[in-house]
Amino acid sequence: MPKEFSNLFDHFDHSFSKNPSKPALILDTGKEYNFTLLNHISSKFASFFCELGVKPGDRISIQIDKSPESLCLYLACLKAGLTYHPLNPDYTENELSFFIENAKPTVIVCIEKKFNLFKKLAQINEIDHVFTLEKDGSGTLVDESDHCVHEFKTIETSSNHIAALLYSSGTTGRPKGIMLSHKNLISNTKTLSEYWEFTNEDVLLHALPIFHVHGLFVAIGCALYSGASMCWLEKFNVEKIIANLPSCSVLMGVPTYYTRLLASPEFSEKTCANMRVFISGSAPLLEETFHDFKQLTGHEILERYGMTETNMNTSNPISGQRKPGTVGPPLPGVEVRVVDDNENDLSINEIGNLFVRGPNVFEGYWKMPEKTEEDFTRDGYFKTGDKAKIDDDGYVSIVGRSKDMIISGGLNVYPKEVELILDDIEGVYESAVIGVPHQDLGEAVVAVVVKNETSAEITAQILIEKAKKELAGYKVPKQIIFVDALPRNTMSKVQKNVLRDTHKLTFT
Ligand code: MLC
Ligand code: AMP
Repeated sequence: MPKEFSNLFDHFDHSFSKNPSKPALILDTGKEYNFTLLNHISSKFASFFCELGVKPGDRISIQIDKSPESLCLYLACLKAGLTYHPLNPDYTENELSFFIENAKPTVIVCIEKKFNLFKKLAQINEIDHVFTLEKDGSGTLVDESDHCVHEFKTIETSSNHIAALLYSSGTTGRPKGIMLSHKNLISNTKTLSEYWEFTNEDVLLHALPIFHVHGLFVAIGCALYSGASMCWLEKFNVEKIIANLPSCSVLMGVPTYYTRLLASPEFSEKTCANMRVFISGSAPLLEETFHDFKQLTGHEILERYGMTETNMNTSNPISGQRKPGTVGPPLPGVEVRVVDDNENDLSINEIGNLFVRGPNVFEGYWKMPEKTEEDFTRDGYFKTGDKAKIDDDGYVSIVGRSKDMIISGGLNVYPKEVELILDDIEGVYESAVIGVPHQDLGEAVVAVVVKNETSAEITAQILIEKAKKELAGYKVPKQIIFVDALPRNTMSKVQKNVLRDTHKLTFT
């Protein structure tokens, strides 16, 4: 057994070394990758990075498509003690410039199509190494590491050694780097694998993107930690999920996955005959979805709650009551409190601010010590920005957010970031971006815009096209609503609650 908080990779290795030829990944083409193969490819990458002089703690920024080799790249970073910095493939040049400048990686890995863009960013930021990796497993990273040996001794890491840097935006519109240590990841992976009773008999249907906590740490973590196989889909696709579910035992997804499955006439109880559990998170699962799913399949979707800064905090149980509308009790080792604005603990069922403490909670914001201090209490609780209540069985319900954030299809959009882009467009006087109910995405991004008096010619289409150039597609408003003025309170603050209420039926 590896030391409790050594390197996360040692824990994966420990499980798979019992049966290294077992398929770790099964692609929908039928191709399989056993753990030995994943280990060999990732060892070559790790050896190559060391040969280049990359040191433990250096960042590797990665914007590539999901593939078995992209998983190997993550494993290579763990092995060599490098800080894995994944980027959504949808990010635009504007967004990437910030991330590269802020993360200051030693190596960038991208797709061939973006090579020139990253080369330019590398030059600006004095980064020596840019490689490519395509989803078919080809690219300069593979070619140039080909001569390296396929064995690599995993680096010993201290418990707070940073394994990954993931960014989340904020109310100011400026993204913050979240530093996650090997200890954070190991503790949560171990807890979840045990709590959700993963075994090496499980086959996890993996359709999530791997640039976020959900697909990367929760899904991959549980599978590799327990020696389970993963049925590996490049992205979520209803037909492919239905085709593969009969040979799988676990699915993890955002609520949109479940509403889309329910909407398919091909999805039935029979499709789910081999399934052990369906897990949902990253956004609120409607009680209606829970009940409809149970009625159709007999399965109660297990909802859990987490965030990038904390990994997973609470979860409904495998055995025992799963309460719809709640995210379950705190996970073993995680402490939660609901407090008022003066940080006094509230009673059962009272709504307040949710604070979390435990080994799962991140090490701090990258290069932002003041922000880190601001977001923690003196006794080490992290202020999540979520509004919650706890019932008399200890089950937590997330009832809202104090942070101005929209969750669209499980992806977070910070209104300020979109407003800054819209306000910069000629002809726009001001804008307010809100989330409104959307059947498919949970919430959808809507911009309420006031034009300059002189710019009658500006249209919704022009604004959307301009926003698409600057922002990843999921942040671009699905609808623009022009108004004469934004509602404001006596302090001149835009009343977003009024806007949300006025426009709540936009998509119905
Ligand atoms: C894609 N688009 C979205 C979108 N995803 N728009 C709004 N919200 C989204 N989530 C846009 C694209 O820009 C594109 O726009 C169009 O929709 C079609 O793109 P697509 O890629 O074909 O979309 P689709 O495959 O339908 O993707 C939807 C989705 C996907 C819901 C399947 O977004 C997804 O897999 N979401 C999961 C996100 C996730 O893993 N979250 C975990 C975060 S971790 P156009 O204009 O170009 O047509 C976290 C912590 C925790 O929150 O607790 O887990
Ligand atoms: P992220 O910044 O992507 O890590 O998103 C984390 C946020 O997603 C949390 O702070 C919550 O607001 C939200 N979230 C995650 N899981 C759930 C859930 N099961 N129910 C409600 N909100 C959730």
